[in-house]
Amino acid sequence: MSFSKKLKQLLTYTPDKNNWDGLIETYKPWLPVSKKTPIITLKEGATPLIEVKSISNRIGKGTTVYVKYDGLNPTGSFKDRGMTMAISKAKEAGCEVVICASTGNTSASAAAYASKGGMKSFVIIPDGYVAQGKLAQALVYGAEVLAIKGNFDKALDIVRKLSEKYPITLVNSVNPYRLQGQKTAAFEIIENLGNAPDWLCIPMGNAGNISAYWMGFQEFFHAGKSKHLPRMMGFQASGSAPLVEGKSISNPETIATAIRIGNPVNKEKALLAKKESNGKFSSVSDSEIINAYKILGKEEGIFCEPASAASVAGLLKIKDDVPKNSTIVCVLTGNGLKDPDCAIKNNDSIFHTGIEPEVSLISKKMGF
Ligand code: AN7
Repeated sequence: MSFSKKLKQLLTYTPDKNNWDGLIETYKPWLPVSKKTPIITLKEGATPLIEVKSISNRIGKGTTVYVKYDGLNPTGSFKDRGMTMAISKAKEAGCEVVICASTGNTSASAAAYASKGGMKSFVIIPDGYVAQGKLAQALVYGAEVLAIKGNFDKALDIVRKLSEKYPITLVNSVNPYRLQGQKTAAFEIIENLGNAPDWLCIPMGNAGNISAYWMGFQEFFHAGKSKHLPRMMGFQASGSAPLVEGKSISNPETIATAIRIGNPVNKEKALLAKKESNGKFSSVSDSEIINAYKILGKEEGIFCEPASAASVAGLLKIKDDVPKNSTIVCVLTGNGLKDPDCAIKNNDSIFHTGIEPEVSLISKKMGF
């Protein structure tokens, strides 16, 4: 290329990110939308796929591990992918009020997209078990928040009954449009890698996201956009692992409050994804989750929430099963800023407090 041509190219260059219109516009032919659908978007999607050598190196065998950093969506979690669809379709149907049960992220996302679409939102959450950042979001985005003395499973029970009885649209992942939107993350991964990964590692709560990814991988595979399908590797926290233990858990407990769910509504779909993909479900302890959370922060500069770190913790746990030269994607579903309490309690950094503001004193503390 001549120098003047190169110069002209540089001067006329506009970064692509400015042209991103959100995932419905981008993947319209793959989604159940029509010209009549009002698109309610906060420009979600197009999140980065980042290579994480600290994890690849711990596995060895020529493995390349990436994280799909979906915590960089507009409200800080993958829920935005599903919510742009669910809220757009609710708007198309003339709905004015939406409701969800939530461990936090769904409520933040539902509240934001409902506001953008000019709708009212109610969110029902387990009192005392939603991370501060998520609660703050739901309130700032204008939801009416009802904190119940019960867990997520109870809250979901209640919102299902309310949405049957009153003119309110339910936007939990039992709403099929949610999974339609969420499947686009699989599309993006295939577009970034030029193929599907060998394994997809993903945390499971209500098991909607693993079902959505599987749908997305299958659709792009059948359209000839990838050469193979990935194995779906799902992970739950050991105190909250109904899909691993094969039975509902009445009192789920884990530090990863986002996936503190004992009776996943998408159980059948997730089990089918496991079967069809020759996948595997395993559980990880809270300390394994925190170990992965710290590695990502300290060695990769990636801050995710504890539930998200379960995907990486799970991969490290079953690393002996990884075949040579594999490409693996771990889904980081939510942003670390969602749960500042967890971050401040769980890190290995040095934090000096109450220091007199004097250079000599401070430099001594710093070890000079
Ligand atoms: C960060 O917000 O269920 O298996 O109510 O917030 O599709 O349920 C959140 C779930 C993983 C699990 N990672 O996804 C809610 C909620 C994060 C999450 C999951 C959630 P699913």
